[in-house]
Amino acid sequence: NKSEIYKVKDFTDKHYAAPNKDMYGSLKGKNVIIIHLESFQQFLINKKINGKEVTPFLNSIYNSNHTYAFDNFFHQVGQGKTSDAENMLETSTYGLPQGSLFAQLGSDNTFQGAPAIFDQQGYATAVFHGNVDSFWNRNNTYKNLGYQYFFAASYYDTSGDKASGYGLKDKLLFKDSTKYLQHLQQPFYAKYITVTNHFPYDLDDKDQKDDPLTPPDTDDDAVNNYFLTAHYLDQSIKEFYKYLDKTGLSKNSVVVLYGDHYGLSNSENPSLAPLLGVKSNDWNNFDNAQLQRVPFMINSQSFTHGHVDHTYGGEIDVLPTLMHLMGISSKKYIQFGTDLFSKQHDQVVAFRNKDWVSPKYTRIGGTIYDSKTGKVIKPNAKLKKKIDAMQQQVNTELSLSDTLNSQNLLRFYHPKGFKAVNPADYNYSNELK
Ligand code: GP9
Ligand code: MN
Repeated sequence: NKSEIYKVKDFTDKHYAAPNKDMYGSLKGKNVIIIHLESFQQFLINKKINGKEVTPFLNSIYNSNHTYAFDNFFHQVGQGKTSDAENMLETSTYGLPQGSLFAQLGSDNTFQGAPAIFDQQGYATAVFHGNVDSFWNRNNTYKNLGYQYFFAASYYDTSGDKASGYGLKDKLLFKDSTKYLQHLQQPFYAKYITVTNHFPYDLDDKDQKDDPLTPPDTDDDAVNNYFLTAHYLDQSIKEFYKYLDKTGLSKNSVVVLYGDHYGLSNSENPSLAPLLGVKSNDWNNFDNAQLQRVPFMINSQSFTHGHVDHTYGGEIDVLPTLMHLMGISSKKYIQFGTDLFSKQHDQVVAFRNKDWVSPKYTRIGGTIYDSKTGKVIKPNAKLKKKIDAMQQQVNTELSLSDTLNSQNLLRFYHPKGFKAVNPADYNYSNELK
């Protein structure tokens, strides 16, 4: 019921982290380009296989002083996978405990998320994606999020070998979408959702010819091929950056790159382990949790002091972080994440199943680990109290997010000056009208 919204708002108000003054507004007015790196895990960064970097271009971004990169950043998705990552990034609320929020609630719910917030700052907003528009119910959800444009599969030639399992290959997505991107009014907020680095990591021979990588030879083909499609994804980003440089867009844009979730599952991790220099015989839940790190990088030529930041955080934290960089206050909105640059940032990262990681302690399946050493901790009474309080906070946060979304409570909440989205304003069809 309606009064629940105040409980939620009370929690997020108390949890709110004030912006870092040195960072606030540092990217004001810039175009925002979000690049969703499908199934891309942090361990790929700076990784060499058979003497060769897997993702040399992304490494150059990661290591650049134009980039703030986070190496303790975790995905937090549930069964909604890509769509859960999108939901967290766009709204700073969690996906659902079961299923996909986009699929279950995206057609009807009220959102107060990034597309509408940027739109109301005078931005054009668009998504570029090589799969059919109905996948994960995006065609409906994006209207409720307030996206002005959605350039899905029907906007591109996906015939023959131009597509693989989940749609247009990444190099073609970046290339063939420029004709739409160049017509967007600036400033814009544009999201690219890549697909080629997706299980089962199939890649045609001809797409491996460019600067070929010799894959590892573990007993698991998915593990081996994962490096090849990641290598291809890296090249596609490099080509897109060439375009951004050539057109001058790189000068007045910020590019945000993130991995949406794991590519290799817990059952595949023991095959992966030797490649990471870790022993696989006593592989456990803590080791699996370590591999839920995904890249999060904010890259802009206006940054000159960028570096690798070790703050713990996750997908839920992206929206307040980005808004503050753009000089947009997040205070009046209901958001569960906190600005990664804020001194008050909450470093406890909740997974969708209520497990969590933090700089000192990690709790997986009821077992408490030392986050630095991975050793199991048997807490004394004082520590137990502390861990219980952390667990309570995680439970509350997830359950309030679920209440908010499952009861569609944002329809009762009216942030001052925010204009409610009208989904009927949008039509993503490319048929001549
Ligand atoms: C498909 C793509 C994949 O359009 O975004 O989604 P996933 O299977 O990773 O959730
Ligand atoms: Mn995905």
